[in-house]
Amino acid sequence: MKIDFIIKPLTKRPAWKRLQAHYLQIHPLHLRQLFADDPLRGERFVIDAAGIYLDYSKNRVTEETMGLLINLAEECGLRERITAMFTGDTINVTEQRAALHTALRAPEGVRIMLGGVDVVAEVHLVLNKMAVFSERVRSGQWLGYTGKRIANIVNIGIGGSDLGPVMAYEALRHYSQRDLTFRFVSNVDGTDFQEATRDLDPEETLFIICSKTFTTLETLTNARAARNWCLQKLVDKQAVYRHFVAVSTNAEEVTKFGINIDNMFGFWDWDGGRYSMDSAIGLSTMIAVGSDNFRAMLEGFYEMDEHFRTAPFDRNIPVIMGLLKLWYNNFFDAQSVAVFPYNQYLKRFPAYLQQLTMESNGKHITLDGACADYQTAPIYWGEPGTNGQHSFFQLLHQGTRLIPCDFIGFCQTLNPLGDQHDLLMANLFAQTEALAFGKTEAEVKAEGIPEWLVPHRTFEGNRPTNTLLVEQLTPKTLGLLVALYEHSVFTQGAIWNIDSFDQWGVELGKVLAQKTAVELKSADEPQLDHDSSTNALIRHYRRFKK
Ligand code: G6Q
Repeated sequence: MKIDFIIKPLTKRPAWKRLQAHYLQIHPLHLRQLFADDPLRGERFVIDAAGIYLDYSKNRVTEETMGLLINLAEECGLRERITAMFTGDTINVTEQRAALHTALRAPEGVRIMLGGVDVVAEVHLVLNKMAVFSERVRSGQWLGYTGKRIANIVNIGIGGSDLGPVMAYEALRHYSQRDLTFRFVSNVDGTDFQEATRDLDPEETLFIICSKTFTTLETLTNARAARNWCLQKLVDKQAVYRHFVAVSTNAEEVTKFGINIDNMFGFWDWDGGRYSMDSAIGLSTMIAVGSDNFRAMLEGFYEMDEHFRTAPFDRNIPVIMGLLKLWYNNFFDAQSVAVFPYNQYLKRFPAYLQQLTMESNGKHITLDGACADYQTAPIYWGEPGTNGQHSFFQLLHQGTRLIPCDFIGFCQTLNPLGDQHDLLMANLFAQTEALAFGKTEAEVKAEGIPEWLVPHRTFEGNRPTNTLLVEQLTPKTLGLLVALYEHSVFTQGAIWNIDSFDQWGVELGKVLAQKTAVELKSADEPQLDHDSSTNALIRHYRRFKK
């Protein structure tokens, strides 16, 4: 299907205008009132689908709001965009590529053709190769150069080649093979590599060099450091064959580095970095949890893909979540979104979402090259509950900003310990209740609080939240959650009419850093032609560096 990207500007659309007028009616309404008017609100503003229970009743919306938001999505051609994504249209317009990450989790037998090739069949060939390799490492058949069993796996990558793998490893740690140690090195700051390897033995260590391009400065620098570290002990260059594997699309550079091409796991240009944790980029995940668990994670992704692709918009979790975020972002002028997983295993989930959401939708040029006259991606941030409650939640409850939040909780814990899971979940429910309903002046006074203290003890409430409840954190439910956010990002990008799959914004700094690196390293005083601030900073650094 061909999509016509030259479309009516978003803010000129009838649905947008209707939402602007509607906002004026909704803004003064309090959630206390909305709940009082409709005793069943907490059961009606709910979607229970694909293994996820989404309660969005504590949002500042009515049925009319939801209808208008869905009209906007329809007017913006979201349905057609979804079809275009799933069928491999060139929706990554600025890079002239498809964005076919949904093919990574399509079950064997499903056919998705791109350029005359069935990409699903290719995906499964790689998955099978990963499974064989993972099993060899997990069972101890894959030996290091000196014949020792591999005990440590170090993933070297950055951005999309790091955030997904580390998040998934932490999330699925419960399911991991505990006699294997996993480390993740991303930063070009040598500290990252040194601290990750200081207690490891090269004879027992396997490096996975994860880089789609195999040209990324940080990753290649760390990969070379790893090779030196390895060869300092193992000496023979042949050892690299046993201690290094690659995940990449660039066979030539992988070979040049000295990695045996048989130990390269491929993926495709239609799979962007931040959408790749379920491709071979997830090799460390598969080694940690085994291929069955990895495939269960893919099932979760696929189930959410199918839900997103087929469910009507008013019953579609990623669509509803995307639209709600857009409602606050574009009509309430909310600047950020907070995500709180009440689960310690999901401690890296907010960091993962930061890349997914902000690298995808942090853009101000539309698909037809115009400058957007509306806000796009809000700032995403978060922490696991309950820790955040004891630091920044003060601002959520009584600050001057409106920050819509997602609370994610699980009905069953993986680590039962007395009544701790009930305490954890009690906190989740209490926070969303407090944020929505607050505490009125009258309620505070009725407690006998002195008059002067009453304003400080009053909670305005009316702070919107979504609550996502999942039965248990498993590989499958992790896949469901990640795909849910991927598609919610896509929903928003489609309405904002931007390319959610490019990342030109990271280029300029990279190019400038190359030039500056030469100036910092030069033995002679370099001729500097930056601005006066940058010139002075470079001179200061050179003066004090040893
Ligand atoms: C993600 C981005 C970016 C990328 C890294 C690493 O969508 O494209 O974060 O993943 O820059 O790139 P390589 O995998 O090519 O090293």
